[in-house]
Amino acid sequence: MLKPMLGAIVMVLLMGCSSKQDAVLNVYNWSDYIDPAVVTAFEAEYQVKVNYDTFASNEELLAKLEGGAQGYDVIFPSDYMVAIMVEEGMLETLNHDQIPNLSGLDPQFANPPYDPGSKHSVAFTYGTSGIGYNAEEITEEITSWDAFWNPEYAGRILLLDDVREVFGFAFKYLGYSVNDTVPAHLEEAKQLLMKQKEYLLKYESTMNKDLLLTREALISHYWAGDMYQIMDEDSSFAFTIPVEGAVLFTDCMAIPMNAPHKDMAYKFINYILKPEVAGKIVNEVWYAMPIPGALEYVDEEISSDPNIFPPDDILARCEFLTDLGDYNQTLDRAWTELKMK
Ligand code: SPD
Repeated sequence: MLKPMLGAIVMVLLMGCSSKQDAVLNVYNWSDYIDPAVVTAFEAEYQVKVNYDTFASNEELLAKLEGGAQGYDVIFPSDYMVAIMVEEGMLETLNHDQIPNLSGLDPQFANPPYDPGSKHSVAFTYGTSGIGYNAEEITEEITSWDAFWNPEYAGRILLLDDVREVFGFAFKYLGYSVNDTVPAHLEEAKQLLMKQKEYLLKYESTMNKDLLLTREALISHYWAGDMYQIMDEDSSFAFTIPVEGAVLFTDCMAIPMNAPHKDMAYKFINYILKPEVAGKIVNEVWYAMPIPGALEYVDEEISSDPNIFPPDDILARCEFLTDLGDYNQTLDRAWTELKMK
């Protein structure tokens, strides 16, 4: 009599432990990239604790996972980084049956070149980088990347701390592709960026908001949505996508191969794709999401802004980054040299 009772008690205890374990989700995302109320609502709906950690570049995300970080359930790599991670076998092959809201994704984002058939990733947001600046202090209209070589702004210029974004805009400025792999062009871009360092405050991807709002920085290479978050707080600022063109990105949701809470990860991805949830996120982060049904929940001032939902003429001068394969090492060397000098 005692034995079966003990067995039942042990079983109940074990079930308690495993359900406690299941009630956790570890998310690794870019900073300022979700509405915190959405996370809270997800926690309440699924009785789960979401642990939220942030990174500042795709290369940081990759290094963290390659360094053996085990616990993440949902990560947010950009397009070219999805391709790298798939190549390295780091991402779960997605079971689309567990993401029914995928049906609401814009078909243009359902079969991207970096991940045909969305087998390992789901498009989350898209947008461009560009130039954010204090338009009260800088009275001329900024239209070109050449602003970063203007001695009048010396010591108050920020460039993203991001190898592909920095060489990407330098290549664009020189009239090349953001994915250029000609060594002579890389040397040309590096020399140009060396010259730019005379005017640079720092390479920075996380403190840009503070540095701009406190007026320590005047102008920043930055992503559109993040700049609009600043503009929402302080109307002195402006943002432009330069005439030469810029980097275009799709940031994605994916599940690492070794994720400990895959079922909950699927639920989270599916939840983010709900039109009303996506609409809330867009209103908070000022980035476009490729979910047509979300538009009815998005504020008109956001959905009609060409810097956030870029029309065809702007898209035509922008370009997605692609995986450069072995050439990444050459680019990394040039980046290290640039930052060290
Ligand atoms: N605050 C989130 C910014 C994310 C911007 N996307 C990164 C694109 C990298 N090429």
